[in-house]
Amino acid sequence: MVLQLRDRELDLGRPRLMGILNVTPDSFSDGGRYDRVEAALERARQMIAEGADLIDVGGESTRPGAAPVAAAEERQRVLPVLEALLPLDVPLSVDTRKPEVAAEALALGAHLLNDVGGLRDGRMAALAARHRVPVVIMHSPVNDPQTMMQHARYDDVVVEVAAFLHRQAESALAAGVPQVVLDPGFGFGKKLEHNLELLKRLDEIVALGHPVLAGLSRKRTIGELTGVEDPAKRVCGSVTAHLAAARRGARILRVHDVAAHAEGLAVEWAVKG
Ligand code: HH2
Repeated sequence: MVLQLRDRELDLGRPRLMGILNVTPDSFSDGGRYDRVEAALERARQMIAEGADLIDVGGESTRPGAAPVAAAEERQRVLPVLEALLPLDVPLSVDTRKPEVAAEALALGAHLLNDVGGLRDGRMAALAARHRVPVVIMHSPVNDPQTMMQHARYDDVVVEVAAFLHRQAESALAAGVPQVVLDPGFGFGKKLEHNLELLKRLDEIVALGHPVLAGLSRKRTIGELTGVEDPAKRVCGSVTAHLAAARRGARILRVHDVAAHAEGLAVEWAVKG
């Protein structure tokens, strides 16, 4: 399976690492660290050296309860960083729910659209279709980080998430989006038990026939399972969870700690091969 990212191809025959670059003041684990262009560029270079196959640039925290950011503010955070990163030898993804931001990021040359709104706004699919770039469709019960945890109620979380992703993928492809990547949205309107169930049965999402992205890096679920309170110290738990996802067929892992994940994957894949 190959992901076509404009003029670049990403071979998904083995799991790939998407390095997280949050250019926000308030992200849950790294807010305020990379919100200047120079610091963001330095961080991107470091993640590439550690083995990142993609860099995901985001200008709005979507942690539970996060306050929304105006499009103008998000644009100001994200666009200069994308511009600075484009000359680097790595595909860039833009993590946004807003068509205004997506439009400008794709016009600049971003290679992938990461929509935690799950393409609920039809303008997002139209933009990806026009620019011929793939979209990450992520599940959240509502497109609102502030209230999503009030909707953490499912009869069968895996069946419901798979049905949503299948529906959104079909309509995206019908709208001309060239390829989709599916993401169960760990932590988005989901409690520990839901996240665990999704991880255990991730093969049911993989069976939908599209590449699957898993994003558990440093999240609350990892803290709940390990007792590690400081998100930046949840590295071992994050690597273990992502290896479990890779074993069930996930092909893109969205991570903060690239070096640790690259080491884990190197061993995992040597044993598998
Ligand atoms: N998680 C976060 C943000 N974007 N995108 C996808 N596709 N999947 C995810 O699981 C996902 C995502 C939240 O994590 P993070 O970016 O580390 O924090 P914050 O939202 O506080 O910036």
